[in-house]
Amino acid sequence: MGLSDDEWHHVLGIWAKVEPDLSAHGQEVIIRLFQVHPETQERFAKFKNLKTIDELKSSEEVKKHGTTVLTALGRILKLKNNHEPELKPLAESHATKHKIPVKYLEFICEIIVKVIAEKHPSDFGADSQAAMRKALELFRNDMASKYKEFGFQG
Ligand code: 6CQ
Repeated sequence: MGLSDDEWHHVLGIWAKVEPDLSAHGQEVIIRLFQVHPETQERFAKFKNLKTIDELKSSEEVKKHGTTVLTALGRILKLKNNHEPELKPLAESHATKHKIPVKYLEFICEIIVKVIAEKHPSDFGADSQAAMRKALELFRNDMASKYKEFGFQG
């Protein structure tokens, strides 16, 4: 189910506030993901050895990956309901190469909402949060169906 114009307006409005500092938002998302769901850290060969929060915080690689993940997500969000061309290669790599369960996508989406809410308390009200959750649910559902096309049950 797609989002209304109004819902997309909310999603892209808050994204415009996130975008000037993707690396800090992404770094926070990654660190939080690893803290709350340590099993996700095992999926990153590069990060497995970073044991403490301080190590994670001072890693340039974590910042770089933070930018990578949120840049890709931003591109997808900006395509609104027509994200298929951008989503397909991402689904393929995460299904066949990285083998990332849909559950982990749920984890990261939830954390993305929380991190944005903490960093932008006055710009991310209930309507915007609901719209962002809906956009991320659309993203996950479409990732999950593409996963199946690539033979990964997720
Ligand atoms: C991803 C996720 C995070 C940070 C960076 C990427 C938090 O070092 C490497 O080569 C990494 C290979 C890789 C792995 C192990 C990778 C590449 N991802 C993972 C694992 Fe993804 N990713 C996720 C997204 C959901 C919002 C988006 C947009 C995205 C983008 N990825 C994971 C993972 C494990 C728990 C999750 C939940 C996840 C989600 N990821 C990678 C990308 C992009 C653009 C890339 C590089 C290109 C590619 O497709 O391999």
